[in-house]
Amino acid sequence: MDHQWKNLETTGVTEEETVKLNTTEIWNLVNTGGGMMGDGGIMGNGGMMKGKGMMGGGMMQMPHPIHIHQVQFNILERDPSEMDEDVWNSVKDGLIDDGWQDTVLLIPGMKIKIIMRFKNFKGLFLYHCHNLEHEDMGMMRNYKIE
Ligand SMILES: [Cu+2]
Repeated sequence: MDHQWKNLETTGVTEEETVKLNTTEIWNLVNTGGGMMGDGGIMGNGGMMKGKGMMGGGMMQMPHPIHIHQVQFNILERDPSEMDEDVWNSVKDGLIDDGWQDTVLLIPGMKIKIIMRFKNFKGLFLYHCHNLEHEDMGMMRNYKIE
């Protein structure tokens, strides 16, 4: 996809966004849900990334359906301890975390731990919020398999 390369030229891929072929990684997705920018933030107004990853930040108090290209992942853990309790109670029974996923809903205050294996291809791949408006506001990035 052409725009992936264009994106790289303009914004680059950070060290945190670079993974090795044939390795397995655990990424922490965090929606800080608050007004401030997270210190690990990479994506747009808030950022999301593995390690001390953040997502949300300045991007309002909104849920983000996070889609990672090229891989399928398993959800290891969903931590709602920082979430609004009423919100959590209203959605928890509807979440299906078993099996292979390519998108996961990250609600404000929520932390999610996912595991995935990077195999078959090197190159640049997208990860982004599936909300088009958020995408357009910067919640779309490349990560690199090398
Ligand atoms: Cu979003």
